[in-house]
Amino acid sequence: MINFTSVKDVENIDQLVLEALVEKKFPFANKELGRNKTLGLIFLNPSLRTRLSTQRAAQNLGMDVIVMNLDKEGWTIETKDGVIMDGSAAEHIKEAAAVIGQYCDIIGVRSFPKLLNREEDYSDEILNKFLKYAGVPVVSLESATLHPFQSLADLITITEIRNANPPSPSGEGKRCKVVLSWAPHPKNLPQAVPNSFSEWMTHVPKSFGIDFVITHPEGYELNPLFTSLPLGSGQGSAKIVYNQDEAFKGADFIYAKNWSSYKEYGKNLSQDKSWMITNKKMALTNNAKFMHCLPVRRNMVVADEVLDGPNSVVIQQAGNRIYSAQIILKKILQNL
Ligand code: SN0
Repeated sequence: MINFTSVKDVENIDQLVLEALVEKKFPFANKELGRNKTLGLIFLNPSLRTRLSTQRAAQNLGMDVIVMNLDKEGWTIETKDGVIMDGSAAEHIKEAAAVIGQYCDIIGVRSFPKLLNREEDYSDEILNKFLKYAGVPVVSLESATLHPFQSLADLITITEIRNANPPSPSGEGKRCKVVLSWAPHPKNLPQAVPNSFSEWMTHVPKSFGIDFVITHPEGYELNPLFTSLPLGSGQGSAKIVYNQDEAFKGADFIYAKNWSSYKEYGKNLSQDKSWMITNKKMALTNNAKFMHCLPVRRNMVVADEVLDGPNSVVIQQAGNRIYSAQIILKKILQNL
């Protein structure tokens, strides 16, 4: 592996998840691999899990880590080509990315969308310019459109839970219903987490036995690029269900997340409180586990009773961010 910005950089998803679980079992087995190698983590937006779990993963592999909050600590960056830089931007991304590449062997970049202009956000300019100019491997720490480390951690978590509850001899538990549910939020949030989760869920091989459903109010349809796959490749398309109660029936995993509209780009069309995840909603499921990438707004997205309840796996999910980062960094280091 050279770069990691999407599920498309993964050759074999089943193998990757198995290998991540081996990293979790033996986290220090490759302490020599990263010796004298430096990971640079560049943030243009806030972070808790990504920042700490990726550092921890790099340390487990024996790497050194440099972290920079480029939006607050660096020069204001120009991203457009051919402009006269007579405004506030002091440095062009061409130099910034290339210079960071001189100091680091792998670079991680976090850059959220502005949610003003769909085309601009979906061109993922910052990430793509790092890929173009850094001269070293680049991993996405959540771009304007995708959050692949999160989705890999999500798949690791789902696999772990399913491994702990193997199918019964009658075949029950062989298939697994995973539901991504929109939930209300006071702010306009990116589509990166749901896009990415959907991209991974539709790309997992059929052998995973996952039935993937997305439920949201009308108007919150995600970019079909991430929810549907041509027949015959991977799992295929997500099933979109507008009735949340209907979608929850028989679910084994409920993944809650708010996102702003893709159609009416960046807009928060609804704050319909009836979409909040409560025990009453969870009672419709097959005793489903509750997932969320965090940070989560309590009693807005999900009721305390669910988040603090026995079926919440959000902390396990966050813990697995280490091994999702670790297996990817390991693969890139092996290729340096
Ligand atoms: C980000 C998002 O993409 O939705 C990061 C998730 C990993 N979440 C937020 O920005 C939450 C902000 C808030 O005020 O709740």
